[in-house]
Amino acid sequence: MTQLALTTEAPRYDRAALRPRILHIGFGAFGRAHPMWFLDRGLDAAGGDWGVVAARLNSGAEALDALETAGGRYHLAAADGSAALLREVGCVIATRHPKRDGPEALPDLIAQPGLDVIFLTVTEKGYCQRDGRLDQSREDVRADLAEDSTPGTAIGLLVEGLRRRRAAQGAPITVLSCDNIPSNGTLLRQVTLDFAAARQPELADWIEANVAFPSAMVDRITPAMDEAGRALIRDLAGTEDPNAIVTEPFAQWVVEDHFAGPRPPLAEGGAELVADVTPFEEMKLRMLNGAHSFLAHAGRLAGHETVAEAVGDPALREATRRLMLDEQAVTLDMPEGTDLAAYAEALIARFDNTRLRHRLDQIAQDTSQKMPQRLFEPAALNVAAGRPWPLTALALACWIAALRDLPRVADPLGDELLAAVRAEDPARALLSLPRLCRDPAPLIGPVRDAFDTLSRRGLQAALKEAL
Ligand code: CS2
Repeated sequence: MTQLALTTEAPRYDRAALRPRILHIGFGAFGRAHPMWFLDRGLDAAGGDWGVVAARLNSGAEALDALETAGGRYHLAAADGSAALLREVGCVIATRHPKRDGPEALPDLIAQPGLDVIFLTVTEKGYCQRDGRLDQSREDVRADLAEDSTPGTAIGLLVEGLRRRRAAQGAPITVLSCDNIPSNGTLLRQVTLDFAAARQPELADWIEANVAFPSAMVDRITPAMDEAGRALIRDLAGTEDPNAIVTEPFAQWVVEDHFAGPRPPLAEGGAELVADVTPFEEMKLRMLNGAHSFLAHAGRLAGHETVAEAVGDPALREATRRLMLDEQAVTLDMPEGTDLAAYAEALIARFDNTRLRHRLDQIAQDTSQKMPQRLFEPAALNVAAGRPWPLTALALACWIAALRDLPRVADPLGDELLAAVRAEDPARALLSLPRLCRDPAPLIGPVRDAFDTLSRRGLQAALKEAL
């Protein structure tokens, strides 16, 4: 038996009263651990009939079958080295997958009266964007734009569902992005409008007038489930649960208070509703996610496998702290009273959580989608302000070096990335890739220098020099 201080929770609300009012597209590990947690606790606090239909588009049909078999219920363990909170989550009332339920099921659901909100957790690449607009050169987007196709992208599905909702003279609806991208609501709105305009300009007008796309900052470190996670659940819940998820105790959701119709009880469940989420998003994307990306690449070069191992390495720990404080926090414009030094310390403590085996190679996926907001943007702000950014340069150099070791990489631009890092001047070739860095010129020199030091003298010397 694990020696953990255990608290347990189960829904206190009436599950039988729940109706399909939220569609959650992209129901994976983060979806289970974050938005569902806030909603479930909100239902405890405020009651109501806000049931969720959990959906996936392409992969994951079997996982949804298992959830369906369990009647939508699953265990969530929020744990660290000393304590665990085990909650049985009850807000999911049905699941949908086009492969099982047919291509009409999801667009029809979006048109259904009573459905008021759509949550989206489809990761950065699911937004099919290039420079903030719909990337119509992508094959999946082109396929979805073709007449009568079954949507394979979340954006195509949204637009097809909204087209049917408009035809049914449906009520306004809110689409809430829960992905880790700056101005996620604004971006989602733009790519949705671009897609709609390419199909039917009047539909784009209707969407503009009837659909709200609030932006949000989402935060809860939730690694993919592994055997250790399943064993923890067995231990804590006393049962096997194929749908369970293990996450950290910390959870934060800052949501722009802009809904087109009724609002689910998110604030009642602990989410913060604000007029402008931008500063919170930038703080989290740069300090938490930027540090994660640094640890992922530098940590792998140092031979570590998990975030906790990497941040337990004294030189990497100090570099992570300095990166957050000296090169990320200084780029932020936060509301009065925000204590970024305390935020950085709290992040280090969260990274120390040994209960989560958060693999560095998981964070090292999809880097072409992550680096712009996490490292390029703050570097550019430091360049503009005349401030040094040696650790950001080293993080980017470690990224190059880590990519060089790989035969393949999970990333929409994978082949381009691998070809670039094998070029004679990898810093220039990588940063100059189209679709990656908006203004590479001022970044190339410092990254090239950091990469030279790293290649010639090794990681420890490069860290020493950057510190
Ligand atoms: C991580 C994030 O995989 C990654 O890129 O940085 O998933 C991170 O764990 C979450 O954003 C935490 O909220």
